Amino acid sequence: MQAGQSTRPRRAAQRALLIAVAPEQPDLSELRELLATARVAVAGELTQRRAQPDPDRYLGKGKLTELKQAISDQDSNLVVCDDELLPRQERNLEEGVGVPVIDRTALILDIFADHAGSAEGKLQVELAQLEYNMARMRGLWTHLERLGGATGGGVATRGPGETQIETDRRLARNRIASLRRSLDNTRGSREVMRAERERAGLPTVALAGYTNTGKSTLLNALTGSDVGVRHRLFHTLDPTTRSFEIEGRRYLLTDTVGFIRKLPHQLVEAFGATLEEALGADLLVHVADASAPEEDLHQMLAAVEDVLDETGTAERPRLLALNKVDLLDDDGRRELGFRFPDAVQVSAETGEGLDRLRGAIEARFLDTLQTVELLLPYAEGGRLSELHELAGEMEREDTAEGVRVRARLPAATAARFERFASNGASANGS
Ligand SMILES: Nc1nc2c(ncn2[C@@H]2O[C@H](COP(=O)(O)OP(=O)(O)OP(=O)(O)O)[C@@H](O)[C@H]2O)c(=O)[nH]1
Ligand SMILES: [Mg+2]
Repeated sequence: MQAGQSTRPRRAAQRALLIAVAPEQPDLSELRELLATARVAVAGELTQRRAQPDPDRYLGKGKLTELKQAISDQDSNLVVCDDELLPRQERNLEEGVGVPVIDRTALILDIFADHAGSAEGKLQVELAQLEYNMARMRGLWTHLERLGGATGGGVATRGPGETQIETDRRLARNRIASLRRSLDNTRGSREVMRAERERAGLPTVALAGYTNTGKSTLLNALTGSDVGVRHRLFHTLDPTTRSFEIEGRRYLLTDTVGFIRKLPHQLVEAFGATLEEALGADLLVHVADASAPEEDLHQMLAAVEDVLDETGTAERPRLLALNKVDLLDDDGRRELGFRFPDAVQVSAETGEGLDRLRGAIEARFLDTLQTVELLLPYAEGGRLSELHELAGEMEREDTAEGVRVRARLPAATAARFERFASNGASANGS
């Protein structure tokens, strides 16, 4: 099993030494959060200010010696790098220090694997992990072996004249192809659900934002639901949709996976379809953590914009919600107001500002509505209550022929009620 049997000790016994290279003094607080989420203890850190990481060893030669010393001083058995390493850098580092080295990408993939709950989520994470491992063949052997029957893996499957690494690559490629097929199938059933939602004609809103900013808490606060909330990174992986009302009109709200700086591109790709669908909503509410220090907030906002760009959703109508304002004093809030005059300040925890947020969401949609005048025969009572859900407040008058209604509807929905138009036209503008 020369193809890299995993040498990583069991989690609970892991004591990590963190390393990072950057032109400015690296800040490892986020890496520490990731490790806390992965339940790995931190033994210490070693950072280096340098324009570029060393192409072969990531760290400079002198730093590498220091790292070796630190590992033995701090009694650590794992090195975790804040950047994604080139396979060559990773190998050389491992040889240089004599303990396993993992990078930020592997760590994030590991956390995703741990948090994945749904069948689709598991397939997506496995695909991302395999893509990542393909480049380094690290731990791949054990990975495929664990899958057992799924690939018919094992030494016996080695073709004549194939080296172990070739066998591994072939198995990995087969598995990747089979994962892609399974994902295509689950995608099909998701499209059916989406089509149903579209038929319902309700306006859709999606929460997007950095991980741990309170998206799920906000979904709960707005919709009275009880989806899982926790102080850990990437708690939510599967999108959840719930409905809620503003002024009697129903909306659909979707909560989805959070983002992070240097989000592994393998994950963005694997979760692409989920993200596209979730973020394809009529309106995106970008949820940010107002209590983060100015520079961090700035970086987190930029990281989210990057992922939105990557998923092709950057052009969607957008609203910025600055959450956790309960942690700020009056000065802090005022300052934030100056910096982000168009944002809504909220606290999903205390409920503060939620009415303003509802108002802002409603205002975005009201602009796009059409006024329709309809005459619904009494026999069509079902359509009337349907209309009520879509339109919220509406004027109604009972007449001999049926119920006369004046309501404001999204254009697509207005078309569905066309045959009840009482003024000869389906809509008369607003
Ligand atoms: N003080 C304060 N804490 C909040 C607020 N909203 C959420 N939190 C806390 O922030 C943490 C993360 O909340 P979640 O709702 O799980 O955040 P998320 O954005 O869904 O996180 P992921 O799913 O992991 O990306 C939890 O510990 C919440 O209790 C808020 O308005 N104020
Ligand atoms: Mg969440």
